[in-house]
Amino acid sequence: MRLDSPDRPAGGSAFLGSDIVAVDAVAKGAVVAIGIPGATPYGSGALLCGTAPAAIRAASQRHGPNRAHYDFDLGGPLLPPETRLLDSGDIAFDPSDFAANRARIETTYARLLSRGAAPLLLGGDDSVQIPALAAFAAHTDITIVQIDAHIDWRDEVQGERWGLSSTMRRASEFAGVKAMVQIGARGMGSARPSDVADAKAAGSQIIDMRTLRAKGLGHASNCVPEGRPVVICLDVDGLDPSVVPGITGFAPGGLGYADIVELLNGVAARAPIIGFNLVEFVPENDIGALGVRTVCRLAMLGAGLLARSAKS
Ligand SMILES: [Mn+2]
Repeated sequence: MRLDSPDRPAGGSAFLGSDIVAVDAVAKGAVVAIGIPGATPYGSGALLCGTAPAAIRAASQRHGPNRAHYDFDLGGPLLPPETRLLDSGDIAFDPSDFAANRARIETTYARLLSRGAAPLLLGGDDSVQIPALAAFAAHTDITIVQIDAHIDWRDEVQGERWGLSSTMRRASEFAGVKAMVQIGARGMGSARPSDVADAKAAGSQIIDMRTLRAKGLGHASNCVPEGRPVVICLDVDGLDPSVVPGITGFAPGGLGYADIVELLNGVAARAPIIGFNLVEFVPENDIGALGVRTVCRLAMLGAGLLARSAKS
C-alpha cells in the first residue's frame, strides 16, 4: 500500500473521525462502520483484502472534520446533523476456523440489526458478505442490489461453498432475500453458462454492462422493487479499474464514480437502504493512493445514504 502524506491518520483510526463503540452499546438509528478483514478465503487461507478496512479508515481521517459540509453527491450535508456515526472496530479473523469467522460475523450483524443500527461494512473480500446477508435476511425481507464485475453464482470453488465467488448464490438461498438486482457484469469471470442460467431462473435481474449502456442507469434503479429494504453489495471491481486499480478481478469497461452516485441515489429514491457493504479493495494493488481515495469516498457516500434511510 502506498498512501501519500495527507491520507495518513493523524491520530485515531476510527472511520471518519467517529467514536469507537462496542457493538452492544450502539444507539438506535446509528450508522455503524464495521471492519471485516476476512471470512472464508480460498487456498492457502491468505487474505486478499485483509488490510482494506485500515486503509479506508486511514484515508477517511482527512474528511472527519468536514462531516457537516454540503455534499453535492447527496444534495445536503454528508451526514444530517442528528446522525450518530460510530465505528465498532474489526471483527476478528481466524485463519484456522472459517465457520467460526462466519458465525462471528452473523451474530455481530444480528446484534447490530436488533439494536436498530445501519451497518457500513468495510471489507474484506466478497465472502465476508455472506454471513452479513444471512443476518439481514433473518431480520427482515430484503432486496440485494449488487454492483460487481462478477455475478458470484458459483456453487463451489475448490470445494468451498462459502467463498467469494459464491456470495450471490448463497444469498439467494436465504428465505428473506426476496429480490436481487445485479449490475455491472462484464468480460469473463468465474461464472459458467449454467451459473448465469441458474441466477436468471432464480429470479435475479442481471443488468450487465452492455445492457446498462443500452438502457441507462435509470433502468437499473427502476428494477429495484419499491419500498422493501435494500442492502447494497458494492464490490469495487464493479468500477472501472482505472478508477479503482486496487483489485484482483481485473475487468475493463466498468462503472465510473459518477455512475455509482446516480445509481445509488436512484435506488435510495425507491427504497430504504439499510445496509451498505464495500468489499474487494486490495490496497497492495492500488496505484499512488488513487483507488483508496475513491473507495473512501464510496464509504462516505454509503454512510450518507444509510443516515438518510435511518432517519426517514
Ligand atoms: Mn467482483
